[in-house]
Amino acid sequence: MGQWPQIDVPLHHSSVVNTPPNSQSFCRLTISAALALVAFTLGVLAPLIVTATPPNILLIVADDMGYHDLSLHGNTNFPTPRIDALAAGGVRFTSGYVSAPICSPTRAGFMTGRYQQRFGHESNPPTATTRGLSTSEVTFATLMKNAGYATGAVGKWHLGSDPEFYATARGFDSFFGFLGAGRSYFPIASPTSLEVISSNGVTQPETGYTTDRFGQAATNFIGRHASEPWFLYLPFNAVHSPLDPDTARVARLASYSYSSPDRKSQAAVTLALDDNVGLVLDTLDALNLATNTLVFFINDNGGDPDWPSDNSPLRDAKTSIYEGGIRVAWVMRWPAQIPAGQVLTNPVISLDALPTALAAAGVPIPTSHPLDGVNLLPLVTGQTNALPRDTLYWRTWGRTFGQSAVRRGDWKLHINNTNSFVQLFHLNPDGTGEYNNLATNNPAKLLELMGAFSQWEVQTLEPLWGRNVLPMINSPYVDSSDLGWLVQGASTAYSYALVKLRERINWSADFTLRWQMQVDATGTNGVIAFGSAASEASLFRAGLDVIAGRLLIIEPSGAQSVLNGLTFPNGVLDLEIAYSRADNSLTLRQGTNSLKRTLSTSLSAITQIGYGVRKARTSFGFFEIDPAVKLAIKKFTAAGGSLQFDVQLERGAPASLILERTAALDTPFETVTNAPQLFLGNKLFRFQVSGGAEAAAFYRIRAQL
Ligand SMILES: [Ca+2]
Repeated sequence: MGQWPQIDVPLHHSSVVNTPPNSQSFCRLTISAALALVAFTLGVLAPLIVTATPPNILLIVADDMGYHDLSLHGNTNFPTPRIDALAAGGVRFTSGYVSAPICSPTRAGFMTGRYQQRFGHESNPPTATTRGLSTSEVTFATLMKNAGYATGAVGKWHLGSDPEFYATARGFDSFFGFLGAGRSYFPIASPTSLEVISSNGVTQPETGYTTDRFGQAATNFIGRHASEPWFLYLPFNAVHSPLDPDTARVARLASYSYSSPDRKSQAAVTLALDDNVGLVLDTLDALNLATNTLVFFINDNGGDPDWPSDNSPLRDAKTSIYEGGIRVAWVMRWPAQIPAGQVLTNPVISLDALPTALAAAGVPIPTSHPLDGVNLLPLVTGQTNALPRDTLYWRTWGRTFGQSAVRRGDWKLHINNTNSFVQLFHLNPDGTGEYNNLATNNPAKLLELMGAFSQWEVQTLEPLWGRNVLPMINSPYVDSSDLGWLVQGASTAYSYALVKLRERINWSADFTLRWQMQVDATGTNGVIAFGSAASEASLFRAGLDVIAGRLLIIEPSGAQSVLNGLTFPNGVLDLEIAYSRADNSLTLRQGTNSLKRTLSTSLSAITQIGYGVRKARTSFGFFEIDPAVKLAIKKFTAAGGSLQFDVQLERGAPASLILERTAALDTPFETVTNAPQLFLGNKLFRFQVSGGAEAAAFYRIRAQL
């Protein structure tokens, strides 16, 4: 244990300690009406798995499929007979997860078998800068290639678009597909560099329907390599936006009924996916390869909440780490080894595909990059009923603004750092149960899972790039290390983040909200932004920026309106923001001072409110206890004869926090309390001391490791 730093907090100290950006007091939004602001475990290579001929490995990935949007999960209007048959021939997991609720991080997990937070790949790579799957990571393809497999990738890459990130630079012998997050399923007149379909770097003509093209390209790959072991990674972009059904498949759904035309279109997009899964499986049959091919079918994240998708009965959707964002269709088939017709409830995760494939192929687990996934073969072949792992972890958007979750057994901890709350759920077998917060009545389980999470999180990096925020600002990414992550900003003095609302709101009527925020001596602090996540391009609808005593309304076009003459009594901006749907205007008021601007984009159906702070803001201090642990005092107040200390553990294992007191700095400290009276959220603890002679005392807080 390191030497204790001197952390003396005299009682009379009453100056404001700046609170961090995730404190509600820092940027308080009060919206009228009911809006709440929102082991490495080496898969033991089972002897019976060793086969004379190494199996082929086929990893099929779907995109943004709603949990309920396939007949495999009981939807009678979304027929997926080929996927259903695949599952019937092997095993379906009812608690199958992915390691992220959005596209690219999930793919990074697939490709490495490791929690992508280990290498900072926690958001989709920005398009304006060079970002992609860390070249220091060893990929699934490289491991298979080194074992003598032919390796191919077909479909949506989304792991970086610069040459060093191209699939053929990451262990694949061949790649046919596009590099970005999504594209039209139909030919594009002038595809961008992220949309264009290339084959080993050579641009391909725009023709046909992409899902069919990828199915055919997969078939071609398998045909070319039928006489040798191969690994094919087949990430379809179906059923991701846009909503591009082809007419023939829409016609095949004539006998089904849908709640909306868009739902029918989405069913048709899904049917195309199912058809092409079937095409690939038929190819395996035709080439007599099916028996010795290990097939995975895994969807990459939950259905988009702004899309005609259905994640029922799960809570929430894509981008969330409630079950609706991360519990997905998850299937394995290997007729030579895995008994058919199994439905297993063991929690599994996308990270398991890599170690399972390595075990099947008899390839050693790499020691340089320990895997987080485990070999599933002993489970699915009936050698064991349990996996050598009992806990799964999720985090999205980093430590400061992030949401995190832990599942152990049927318990699930959910942490929201933005709003400083935690929830503890007991999941039902069908994944429901996430509306019944049991944290208050189960403190021991709460602390157990928080402890597990902290031990996991210390192994992770902060995201190397931010979430796709404020895309209208075209500027270099900046290091906003005081926020703990990299976000896009207008200059090195800015940092922004959009924070998704806990529950979607549909502002079908006018709204008024009050914005209170501390500003610095120049009347400067940060932004508030309104967004909608229908697509990245529409994410940002309007923003308000406070700078040098002025308030700017900024629109995606770059148009600005300025409200001058703001006042900041006691260093706090207190502003009313009113939106009128009638004329699509924002009105800002402070006293008699007001500004009205008619917006070019509607603020209805807003799903996100974000805020940010200036990098140059005065920061509250961290103090080092030990290299593995940092603490920060978030707030220190004294009122009415009582004291309150809010203490945040920034990283490291949970510590026993001890509040100590002394009457004079040259005399020993005595313990006041070693049990925080109130636990507020992820690593945020509150000490409250009432009465007594505190006025004459100095205080410090120690962490007992
Ligand atoms: Ca996706």
